[in-house]
Amino acid sequence: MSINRRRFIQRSACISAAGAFLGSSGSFSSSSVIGRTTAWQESSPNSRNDKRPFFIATWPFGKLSCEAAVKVALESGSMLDAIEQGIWVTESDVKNASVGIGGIPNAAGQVELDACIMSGPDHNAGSVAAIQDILHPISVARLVMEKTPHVMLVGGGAKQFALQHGLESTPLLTDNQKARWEKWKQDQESKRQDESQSNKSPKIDQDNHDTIAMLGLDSKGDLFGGCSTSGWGYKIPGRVGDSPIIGSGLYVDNSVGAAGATGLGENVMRHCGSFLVVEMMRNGASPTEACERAVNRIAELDPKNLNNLDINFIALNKNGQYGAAGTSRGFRYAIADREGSEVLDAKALSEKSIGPEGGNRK
Ligand code: SD4
Repeated sequence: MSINRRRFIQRSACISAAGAFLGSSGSFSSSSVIGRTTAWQESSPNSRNDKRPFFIATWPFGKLSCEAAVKVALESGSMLDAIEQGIWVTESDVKNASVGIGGIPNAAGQVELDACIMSGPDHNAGSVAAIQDILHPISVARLVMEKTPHVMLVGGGAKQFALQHGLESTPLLTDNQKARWEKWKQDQESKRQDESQSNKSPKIDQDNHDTIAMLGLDSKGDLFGGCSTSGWGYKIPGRVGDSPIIGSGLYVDNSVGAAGATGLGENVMRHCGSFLVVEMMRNGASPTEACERAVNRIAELDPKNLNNLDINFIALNKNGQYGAAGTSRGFRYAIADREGSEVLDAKALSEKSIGPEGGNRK
């Protein structure tokens, strides 16, 4: 059986397992999802130690991925399987326009995906960027980590590597996204007539703000993470964002904690954002404080002010304390452990709104 076929079967099992998990959960059933819109909360240290494995992911859709990850970790005992297969859930969702199949294409109408994975205990990492036609870039990132002496493969080489390892070529541009891209191209043509519009770059808004970054902590206190995205909608072909860059879109330090990013990658990768969050935790900040301090530090250094950065972080420390903060209101994240799952508000550092949750689901 090919890896892709075997993994598809595993994935279906994992997705249905996530559904079963929802129905059977204890104190946090699906109906107990908390839709707080104003308050953010600092988690207390060690609050969930006995309920591990614990997972945290960006955005409300990350809840299904976290639930699947818990299930896989409990069944397989592998946190890397859990991160990989948890992220499969979002990569497989055609309605998520910022991750995997159904993602917004680049300016040439091609879906180019970025992903990375990190394993805390051996400080190992794997990454792919601008890969086309592969349904699960997170799996390719893991293969790079485990089967090669390298950390990162890009473009055609990454695709070739995936095919050599048994993954199948899969068309990722959906009819819906193709139609939207054609409309976008027409609009670009009209704008080109108007010189004043032609240099305006697209913004991170409800069309492209839903990358998944996921962090996990097991009962031994080991940390893991993964990140997957189709990136900035209608980007220049070949553009790579923060998500597959170790230290920018994701960073795991097994002695301290882990962090992941979502938002405008250019404003994260110029500052090694996730590494910065982890360093803040090393210096004693709680996860929420670390995210907040990292955003503020970036805002101090960056000519763009806080309102124009569009960056958000999640963080998890080795004690099981977690949190999130971002430049705008509306950034939410998901958590799950063996008792259930929840969606929480991140701390917003400005009054600006990032748009509706899961706003890219068109
Ligand atoms: C990128 N950071 O490619 C990604 C996009 C993103 O939520 O996170 N959107 O810039």
